[in-house]
Amino acid sequence: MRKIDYHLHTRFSFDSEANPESYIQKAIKDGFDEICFTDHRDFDYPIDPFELDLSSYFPTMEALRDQYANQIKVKIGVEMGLDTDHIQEINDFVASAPFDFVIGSIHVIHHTEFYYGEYFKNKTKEEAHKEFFLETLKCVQTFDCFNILGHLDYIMRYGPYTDKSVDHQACQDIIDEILLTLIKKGKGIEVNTSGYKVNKTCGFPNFDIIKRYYELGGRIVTVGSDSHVVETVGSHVEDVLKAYQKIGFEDVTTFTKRKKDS
Ligand code: HSO
Ligand code: ZN
Ligand code: ZN
Ligand code: ZN
Repeated sequence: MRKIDYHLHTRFSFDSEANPESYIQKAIKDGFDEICFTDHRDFDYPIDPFELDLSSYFPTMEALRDQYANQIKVKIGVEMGLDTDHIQEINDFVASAPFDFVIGSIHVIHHTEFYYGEYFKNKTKEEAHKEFFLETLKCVQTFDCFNILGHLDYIMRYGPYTDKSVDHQACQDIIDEILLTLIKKGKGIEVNTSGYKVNKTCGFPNFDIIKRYYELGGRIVTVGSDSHVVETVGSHVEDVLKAYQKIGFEDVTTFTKRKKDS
C-alpha cells in the first residue's frame, strides 16, 4: 500500500496558519509517497468565512509541487463543503480550477453548523445524527463534483451530549444507502484519522463502515489526517493502511485532475 495523506489544511484555510512547505518536508521525512492539500471551501458557513483564494492557492502549491517533485508527489485538492442549498455555486467552483482531488464534506446543514453548535439546538442526539446521515445521503445523491466522501461520522466530534457516540445500527439503512450511492457513482470514502482522538482505535468513520463499503463492492479509499498544524501530518495513517489491507483493499486510490490515477 502506498503511504499517503490526502486531507491537509494550510494557511489557505480560514482555520489554519500552517505553512504548506513544512507539511511537505515532514511527509518526506516520514517516508510518504504522496500527499494532497485539501484546503477548505464552504459557501454558507455561519460565522467563519471558509473562502479559498484560488489566485494565490494554485501558484503557491504548484511551485511547491514542482520544487519537491523528485522527492514526493504533491497534489492540489480542495475540501468542498457539500450543501444542497448551494448546488450551482459548488459545481461552478469545483469546475473553475484544475483540482486534482475533491473531498466532499458535510459541515453545514441549512445554514447551521456543528462546530459552534447551532445545528444541535432543540434536537435529541438521535434526531441530530439521523438528520446528519439523511442530509449526507442527499448530498451524495445530488453532487457529482467530488471524488470521495469526507469524514462520515464527523458529527460525533460535536454536540452538547456527554456521550457523543453514534448509534450506527439505528441509521444502518441510511448508511447503507450512502455507501451504495457512492459505489454506484464511482465515488470513494476516506478514513479521517482525526477521529482517533475520539475513537482511540479508529477514525471517522470506523472500520465496520469501511468493511461494509468493501463488501457492497466499493474499492476506492483514501486516508487523511485532516491536519491543521504540521505536527499531525500523517498521524495514524499506517494504522489505517494496515486495516485496509486486512479488509481486502489492494491499495489506496490517488487522483490527478479529479480522475483516478492508474
Ligand atoms: N475546523 C473545523 C471546523 C471549524 N473550525 C469551524 C473553525 N471554525 C472544520 O475542519
Ligand atoms: Zn478545518
Ligand atoms: Zn471537514
Ligand atoms: Zn478537513
